[in-house]
Amino acid sequence: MGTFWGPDFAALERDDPEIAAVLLDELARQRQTLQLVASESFASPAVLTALGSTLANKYAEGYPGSRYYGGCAQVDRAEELAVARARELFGAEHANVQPHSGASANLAVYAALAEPGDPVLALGLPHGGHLTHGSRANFSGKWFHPIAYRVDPRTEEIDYDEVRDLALAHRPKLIICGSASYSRLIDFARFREIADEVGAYLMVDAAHVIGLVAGRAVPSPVPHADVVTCTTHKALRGPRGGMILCRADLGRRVDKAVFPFAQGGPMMHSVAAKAVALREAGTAAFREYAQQTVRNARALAAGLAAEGMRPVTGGTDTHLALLDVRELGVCGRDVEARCARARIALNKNAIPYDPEKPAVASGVRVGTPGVTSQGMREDEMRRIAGLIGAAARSDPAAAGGAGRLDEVAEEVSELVRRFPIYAEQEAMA
Ligand code: DSN
Repeated sequence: MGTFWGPDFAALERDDPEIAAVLLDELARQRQTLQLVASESFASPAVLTALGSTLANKYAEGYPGSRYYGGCAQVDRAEELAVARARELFGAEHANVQPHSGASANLAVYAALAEPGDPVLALGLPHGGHLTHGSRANFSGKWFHPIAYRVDPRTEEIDYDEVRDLALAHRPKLIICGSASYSRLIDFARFREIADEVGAYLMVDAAHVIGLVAGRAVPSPVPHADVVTCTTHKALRGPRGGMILCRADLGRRVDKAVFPFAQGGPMMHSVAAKAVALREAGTAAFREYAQQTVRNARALAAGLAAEGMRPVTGGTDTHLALLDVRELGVCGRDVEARCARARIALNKNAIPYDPEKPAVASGVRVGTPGVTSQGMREDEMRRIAGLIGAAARSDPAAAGGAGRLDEVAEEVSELVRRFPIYAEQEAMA
């Protein structure tokens, strides 16, 4: 028996130098950029190893012990470990680790709990909802009857009274909460009360916060929701993919909705990598990372406020902050472009009641899972806020603007060099 487990970079360089170059260039980009996209972080070498393994070769339609292919004994073990670890980490009665993505997980939950045409109540897209929460461009808005709740225009926090009023008026089959740009804790118990009052299922889309839940940095939705969907990348630092946690009595419906309704063969290399990430997420080191991620987001939001970028809702309880940049006389699109020139990766984002189109946007979103994984802390967040502020104020078309962006890029390079990613593996190679 050899110990070859999969990746062989020398073979890739020899057989496909173009793709080998892409891999190297992307590693260089990740190393040389300040990574502030709130939905990204850095998976461990152990996760990447499982992801690049020979498990990618295996078909395994079905579930452990009941597959439509032979030779599944090893991948069964991987899936059983992933399910057991997910259930233990989150205290969930049932877990399905096969969804290829968060969107696939959400599709499966609609299929499990609702019929086409049923009313579904969720946060509107312009207020921080997801495409799969009822956008007309998505299956959720085309095949179901979406009803959108909003945030309060004054506090910019979820208007729970409006949620209840809409629930009473429309009697939705499914109520959804969870957001990609909402920086405050969601009152899951309040959503539970509203769902119970109207006889609706409650689905929490915890894609953004599930890593913080694993690390005990924010309260868990699991005790309150009928179903929790999530991704396994983002702050959880696993492979790109999805997962569903639910009550035991819904388990069979959810499993059948994932396979055979929504998906065919599961990606067993990804399932194994999810198992690795779920084990890592149960460690004290992960809890410290999750809690520092929130402390860093608070420091970054406060620093950006001092730079003239107003945190929506006034701050953050999570890993992300949404900033209204209008006071600087720029739009979100320009801030994203200027930051990109200065080697800072973040994204433009609509703010609630945004007068601009989404492609322009009045805000930007920042998140701290990536920089926290690199070991940065509050001091670095204050420095990063200054760099973002300087980049945002530097118009490359104005005199001196391009030069100033180059200076910021130089400062970014100096900062990220002190916090290298995958440095240990580099040293061993
Ligand atoms: N695309 C994800 C994000 O960036 O938040 C949500 O699906």
